[in-house]
Amino acid sequence: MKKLFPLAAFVSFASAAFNAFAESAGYEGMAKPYQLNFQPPVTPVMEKLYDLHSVLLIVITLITVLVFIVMAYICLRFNRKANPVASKTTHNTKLEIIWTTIPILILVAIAIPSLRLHYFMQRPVDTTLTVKVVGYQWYWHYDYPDNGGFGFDSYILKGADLKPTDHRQLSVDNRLVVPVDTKVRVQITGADVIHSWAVPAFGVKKDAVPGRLNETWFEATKIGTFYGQCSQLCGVGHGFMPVVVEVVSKDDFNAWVNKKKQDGGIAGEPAAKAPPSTKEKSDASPAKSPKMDKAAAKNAKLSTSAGTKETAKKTKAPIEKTDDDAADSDDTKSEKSTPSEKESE
Ligand SMILES: [Cu+2]
Repeated sequence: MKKLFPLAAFVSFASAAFNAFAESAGYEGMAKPYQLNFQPPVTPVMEKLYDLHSVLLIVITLITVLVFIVMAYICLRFNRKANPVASKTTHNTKLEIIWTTIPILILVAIAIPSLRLHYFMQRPVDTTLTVKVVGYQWYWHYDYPDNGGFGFDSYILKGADLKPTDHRQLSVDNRLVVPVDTKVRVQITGADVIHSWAVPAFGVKKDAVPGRLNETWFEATKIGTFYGQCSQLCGVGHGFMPVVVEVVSKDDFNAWVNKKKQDGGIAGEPAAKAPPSTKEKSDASPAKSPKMDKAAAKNAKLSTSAGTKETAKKTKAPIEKTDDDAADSDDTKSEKSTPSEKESE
């Protein structure tokens, strides 16, 4: 749809030119100098937002031009000099009906695709990975409940910590890492005040409200690093809690998850909690919980035993596992509840 509009086409071309620069050092989803319009979309949601925006830009331009032309015509044709004897006409029913109805029709026409898109971006269905985002004054915390529940804080990089490839006010020490072409459910909450987790290239901006769990989703279609910022005024450090999402290949993601689990002492996570590669219904979580208890027991057993070979085997490919694998690993474990169960919650 955006191809219809020359300005949008020009902007796409301009941003493509900027991106060509960025490609050399890995794709970076961020605002570029002299950029017009949005960042290039990398999720289905942002693509749809971009298209809707492009159509609305045409609509609003036509309306503005029409109003301008009518106003100019009135000023020239009916000023005191050109039209000394003014008409005494006051009401015109037909005209009033027309100028009331047409705007209503335009608004309704806009509302239909707008609400449809809103519904699309609002509901995380068939997601294969869940991450939890918690906003703090003034940093983000990320959890991976599907993968043993490890988590970490993400702080802005300042001054001497910045490397030449980093971006001042945007780079962080620990990035949220997600696999490419995977539907990710993002659960967002706040720990102190209201923050807002936003990544413009993903079309994601969701408030992190204390006492409330908000949900959104994204499916990044491009490998790269994507930047965003806290978008709800949250205090003096509001400008210093950027969001950085690193989209990597699925293999890289699995390797990263395994490393994180080993670092966190939760190696040997069974497959029960791994998001299956097949499509999963959004209401599957209650049914999962008995498995998760078992998984925690198994997990504790493994981490106390010194069987490194077995540990290595069990940590393999967390996002590619299916329910069959889960069933296999279930029958060897004890039912005993352990302290690590608490950790996984
Ligand atoms: Cu904030």
